[in-house]
Amino acid sequence: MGSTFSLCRSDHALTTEEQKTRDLDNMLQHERTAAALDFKILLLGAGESGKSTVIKQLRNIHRGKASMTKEEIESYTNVLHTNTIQSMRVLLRACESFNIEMTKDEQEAAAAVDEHDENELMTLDHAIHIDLLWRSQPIKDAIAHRHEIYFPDAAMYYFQNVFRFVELGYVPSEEDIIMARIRTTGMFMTNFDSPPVHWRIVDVGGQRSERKKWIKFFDDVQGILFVVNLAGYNQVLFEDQTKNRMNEALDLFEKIAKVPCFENTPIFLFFNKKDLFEEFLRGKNIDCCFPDYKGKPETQLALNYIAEQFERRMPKNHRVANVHFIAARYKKDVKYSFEDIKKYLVQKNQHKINKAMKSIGR
Ligand SMILES: Nc1nc2c(ncn2[C@@H]2O[C@H](COP(=O)(O)OP(=O)(O)O)[C@@H](O)[C@H]2O)c(=O)[nH]1
Ligand SMILES: [Mg+2]
Repeated sequence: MGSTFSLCRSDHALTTEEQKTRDLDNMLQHERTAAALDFKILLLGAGESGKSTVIKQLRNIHRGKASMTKEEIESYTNVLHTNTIQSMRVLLRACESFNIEMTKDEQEAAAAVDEHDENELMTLDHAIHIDLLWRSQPIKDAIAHRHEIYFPDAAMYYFQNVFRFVELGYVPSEEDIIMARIRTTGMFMTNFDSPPVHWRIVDVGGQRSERKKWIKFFDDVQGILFVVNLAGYNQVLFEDQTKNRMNEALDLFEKIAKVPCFENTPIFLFFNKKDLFEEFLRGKNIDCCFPDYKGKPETQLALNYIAEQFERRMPKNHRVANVHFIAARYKKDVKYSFEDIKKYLVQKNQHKINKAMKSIGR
């Protein structure tokens, strides 16, 4: 009996030691496997190119209704109200700069918009003023100068929907949330699983002041997704209203593509805001930004030309992995183009993925 007991004790002690080692081995193996199956994509691009919109869509696609809490959704009411007021104020300032005159009624509506405290929600009265203004001739004249001033791309959406925003019990819809604009500062990481890979998408602020922080996120990157605002060929920067947005995007793209640690990193390009681009192209050809362009103002011709200008900024021996022309405001555009990126990266890393899967016996 005694011997059995002692045998059991020593056996048990040995097993514990072994188990500890085995647990540690398993844990390390697990970590190595997890790291091998963890893909980080860095989202880069100038301010307002649509990086955060792409992220919002990816969250919707991969997490569905669970992508936001009720509180998060409700917090967008305030954002949309502020976006609406600020967009109208931009146009009111433009009326002053371009000496556009207003009637007495329009002046009163403008004063009410100017006096609104941004910490408060808009009322029905504010909505009536905004609606009166954006249908008025002076504001139409100011909008005609949109390519010379900083003007938010979703402004028309805010004006069109202003009455809905102030309805009693209003809850922002998925589309409202997509069109809402919050300027990103710092870094936001979004994770989702698409087995066997765990994807981590890093979103950063795009304005010039924010770009100094980017280098901190350059390690261990499987891919770079660079977002370009196509409508930028006909727009100036928020932070420097003398600089064309498309030229800024080209310069920034070249700098990123030439960072030595990205020498072998796949670079994907999303040319975004195709909807606005098509609208602008009806009024102005891209030769205003690319004097060497001799083609017609035809969408596909112009898009191919722009894509080529970006491709040319790549360093020797490194080509853009793939290019998509999208409107990130539409979920399906982001879904299909991101599927392509996933497919590309899974194929490129297939060997590493297989090895990791084998090590966990799958
Ligand atoms: N018209 C239009 N607006 C868009 C599109 N994608 C994004 N936006 C709007 O552009 C603004 C800036 O987008 P955001 O994602 O914040 O840009 P970021 O600074 O690069 O993160 C937001 O108000 C978006 O709703 C698009 O495809 N079409
Ligand atoms: Mg952003």
